[in-house]
Amino acid sequence: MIKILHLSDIHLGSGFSHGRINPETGLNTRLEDFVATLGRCIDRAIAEPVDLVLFGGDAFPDATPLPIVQEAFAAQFRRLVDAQIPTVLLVGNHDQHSQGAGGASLCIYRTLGVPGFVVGDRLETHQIQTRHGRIQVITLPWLTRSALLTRPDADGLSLAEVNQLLIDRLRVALEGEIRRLDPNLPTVLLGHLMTDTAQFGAERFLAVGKGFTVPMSLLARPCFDYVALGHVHRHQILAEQPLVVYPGSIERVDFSEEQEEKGFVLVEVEPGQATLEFCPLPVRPFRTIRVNVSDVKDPQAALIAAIEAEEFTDAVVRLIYQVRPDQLDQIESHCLHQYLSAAHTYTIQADLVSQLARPRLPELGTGHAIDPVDALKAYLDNQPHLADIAAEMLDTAAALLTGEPAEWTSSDLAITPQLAPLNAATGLETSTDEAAQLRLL
Ligand SMILES: [Mn+2]
Repeated sequence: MIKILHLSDIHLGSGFSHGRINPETGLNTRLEDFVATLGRCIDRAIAEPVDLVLFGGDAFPDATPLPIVQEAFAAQFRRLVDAQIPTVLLVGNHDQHSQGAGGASLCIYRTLGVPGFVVGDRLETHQIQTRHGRIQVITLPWLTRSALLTRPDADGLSLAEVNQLLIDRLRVALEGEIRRLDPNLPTVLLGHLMTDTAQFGAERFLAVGKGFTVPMSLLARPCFDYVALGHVHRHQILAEQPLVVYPGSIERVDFSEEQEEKGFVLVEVEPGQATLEFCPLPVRPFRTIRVNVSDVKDPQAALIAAIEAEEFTDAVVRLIYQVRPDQLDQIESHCLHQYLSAAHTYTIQADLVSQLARPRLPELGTGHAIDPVDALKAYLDNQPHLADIAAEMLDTAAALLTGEPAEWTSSDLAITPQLAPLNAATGLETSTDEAAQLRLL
C-alpha cells in the first residue's frame, strides 16, 4: 500500500487584487495566504508521512513568476526533499512557456537535480522508489495542439476533425506508455487536462481556446489504479473504478470559487485498488453581498441592513448593489466603508439602473407602443452605413410582419454574418463558439 498526497492548481502569486500589503512583511496578503495554505499541505505530507506527493500542475500564474514567488514555492517543496518524500511536479498550462518546448517554470527542479523530484513536462512513465515499494507514474502534462499536430496535418480539417485527430494521436501515444507498464506495480496516471465530463469554473476562462478536451474513456481504464488530475479548480470525483479525481485548487483564485470547498486528497494505492480521503483546507472566505436598493425608500438603510446581515470578518468581500441615479445623493459611501472595514479587503460596485427604459433614439419618444416598421425606420435613419440596404430591409420587415414570404436577394449574402472566420494564428476554421471564447481571453 502506497500513500499519496495529491494536490493541484496552487497558482501561487495570483489574486493579488484581493489582498493588501502587509505592513510588517511588505508582502501581498494573498501571497501570504497561498503560501500558508501550501504549507499546510506539505505539513500533512510530512506528518503522515506519505510515500509520494503528486502535484497536478499550475504552480504559478505563468511561466515567469516573480523571484519572491518562486522562492516561496521552492521553500515549501524543499521540505519534502528534507523529509525524503519523492515528488512529481506536473507542468500545467500556466507553467508552460508560450515559446516552444522547454523552459517551463518547474523545469528548474530537474536542472538542479533536486533529489527525489520528477518534473512531468512530457508524456512519460516514471518508476519511483518509495518507502513502501515502487510505483509507476505516467505524466501527461497540458498538451497543446502543436505538441501533437503539425500544421499540414490539420490542413483542410474542421475544428471537430482536428480535435478528433488530437485525441487519436493522444490515444496512440498513451497506448505506447501503457504497453510498457509493469503489471505488478501500482500505476497512477497524473494529467493536467480538461475531461469531457468535468464541471468547470474560472479555469475555463483562464485557458480556453488553447487546448482540447480529453474523453473519460481514455482515462478511466483498468490499467490505472488511480487517475490524478489537475486543471479544474472545483474538487470532483469523476469515476470510482478507477478513481479519477480533481482535488481542485488549494485556495480561492477568484470569486467564481466563492462557494467551493478547497483542499487536497490523500490516496492509498495498491494494484487493483485505491481509497481516497478529501482533506479540506481552512482558506480565507470570499463573500458577495448583492442587494437591489433601486425600489426602496431609504437605500442607505437597506444597504447597511444587507451588510449587517452577513458575516464577513477577514473575508474578501464584494458589495454589488443596484441603485437608481436619482438615489445616489442618499448613499453615504464613507459609512459603507466603515461597515465593511471588518473585511480583509472589499470592493463596492454600484450598478445604475434606470427606472424607465430610456429611449436611445429620441424620435421614438417614451411610454407608448411603437409600430415595428417605424422602429426599424428610425433605427436605419441613425445607421448611415446601412443606407444601401435600408429600403430592402424595410420591405423585408413589412413582408415578414404581414406573413408574406420575402424573396431572397443577392444583398442577403452581404449582410449574413461570416460564421466561420479563419483564425489568423492557426489558419484553422474557428467556430463561433470558440470565437466567442477567444474574446474572453
Ligand atoms: Mn490549468
